Amino acid sequence: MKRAFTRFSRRQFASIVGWSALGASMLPVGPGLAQSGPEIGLRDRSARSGFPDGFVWGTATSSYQVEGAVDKDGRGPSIWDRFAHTPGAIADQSTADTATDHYHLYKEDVRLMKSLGARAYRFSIAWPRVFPEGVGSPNPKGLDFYNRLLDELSAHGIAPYATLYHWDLPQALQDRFGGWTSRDTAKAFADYAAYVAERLSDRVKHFFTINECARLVQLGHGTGADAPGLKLSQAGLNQVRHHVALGHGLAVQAVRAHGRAGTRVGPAENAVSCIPAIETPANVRAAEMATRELNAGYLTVMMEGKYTDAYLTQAGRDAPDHTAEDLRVISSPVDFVGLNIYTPDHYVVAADNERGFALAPFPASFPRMKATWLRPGPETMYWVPRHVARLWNVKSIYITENGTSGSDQPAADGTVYDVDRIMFLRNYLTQLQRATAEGVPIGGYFLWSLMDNFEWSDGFEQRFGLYHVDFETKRRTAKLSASFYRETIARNAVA
Ligand code: GBH
Repeated sequence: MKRAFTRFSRRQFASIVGWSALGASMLPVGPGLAQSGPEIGLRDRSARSGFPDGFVWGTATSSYQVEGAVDKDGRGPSIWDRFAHTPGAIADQSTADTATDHYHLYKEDVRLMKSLGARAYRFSIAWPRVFPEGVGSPNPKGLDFYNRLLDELSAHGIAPYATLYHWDLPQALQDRFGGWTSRDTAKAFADYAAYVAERLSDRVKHFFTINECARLVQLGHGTGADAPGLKLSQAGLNQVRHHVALGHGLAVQAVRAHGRAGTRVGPAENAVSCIPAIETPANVRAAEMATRELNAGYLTVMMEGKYTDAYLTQAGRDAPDHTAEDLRVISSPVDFVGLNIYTPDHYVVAADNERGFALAPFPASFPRMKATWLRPGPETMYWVPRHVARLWNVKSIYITENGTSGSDQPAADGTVYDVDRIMFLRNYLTQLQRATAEGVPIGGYFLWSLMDNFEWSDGFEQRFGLYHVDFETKRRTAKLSASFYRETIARNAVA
């Protein structure tokens, strides 16, 4: 269905983008410039770059990365507290003990969201605030922080989207059960999810289960670069992956059983992204097959309720122990799929081999953003949601994260002119717009991140925020990209 759009006059357009106050002489065609050519571009902007009515624009953060206040009001320690305090674990030796102090400054942060015109906020709930020991007695003071936050959001007309697990596992569960190496942790996660859904679903209508299963599995338990810093065997890693998927499924069921009617739940995955190197029907099909195979232990098993043949064959004797009932739980129907989208993992070409696809190696010259893992490939924003919608007939998708870090040095006038971030966002959002215009069912977009925060093992060295944070004084300052995002939200079109 083609979406109706409004054509703006030059004056209307100027008023929308905020130039009207500057007077006509400040319009793009300045005095002394001949204006004999045809109107180009600006009048048609909303037609080319508009999003569906009601598209949800938001920003995202996670508890450990922003809250600080790690021992306030009865919060228990998490595996990330332990890990960050381990010498050598974090690039700049920092911890998130105080982070951005969002725990105390949340009212100011809600005002920052409001000033962007954002209508939604994706945050995560710290399990060790709610259950300091992971299981057992809840800590009402811990949940109260989220009650205060929800009230503040509601007072400003901002809809909450809550992630139940963004990697801050209660340390007690690591000590007691071995964390995700044990299915007991998956069960404990479900009990925690039930408790939270019961108490918050009067206001929270959208829950995400686990943020990026792959990273907590691979980096947390494979390379040891993330908490809990384990380096397991392949068999051990496959078992952790299974328990994490099981935790997702059990949490979906818990939210359904304990949330109010109409509470919606789904994952927030950083799917391995597969881009057709050249857009031909054969390559598109190959990229879809690659997406299915390369996410076999994550989205594919969640959506299909089985491990693919290739996954099991490749794992061989290291395949995870599991039951048919586990697979049924893991594939509990979800209401939407959340996708964190950053970088193209693979450019794919069709191939005459058993798998039907080949992965192109990255040339050394492929560009990178400040974080060296972040290769800019805006088209990943189009292809990943499209593959997910087509492979599994998914009817509702949210982009749960997208953004980039930058060097973000304030200029002499104090402004952070982060035009690299603006370039990145403009191009990714243009691809997002293509997706929505072609009918990929994407309901909203959460920019990572509202503000600079603790970037895991990179400490404070990678800044992803629209707002610059001085980590000494905790002062927030809008970067130029905040204006870009405000403009985009106001026009519901790529600015
Ligand atoms: C997300 O991960 C996280 O959800 C969020 O908390 C984080 O702050 C944000 O993105 C920015 O990074 O170091 O070479 O092993 C993004 C996807 C996948 C990016 C794993 C880093 C590790 C690359 N991440 N990847 S490497």
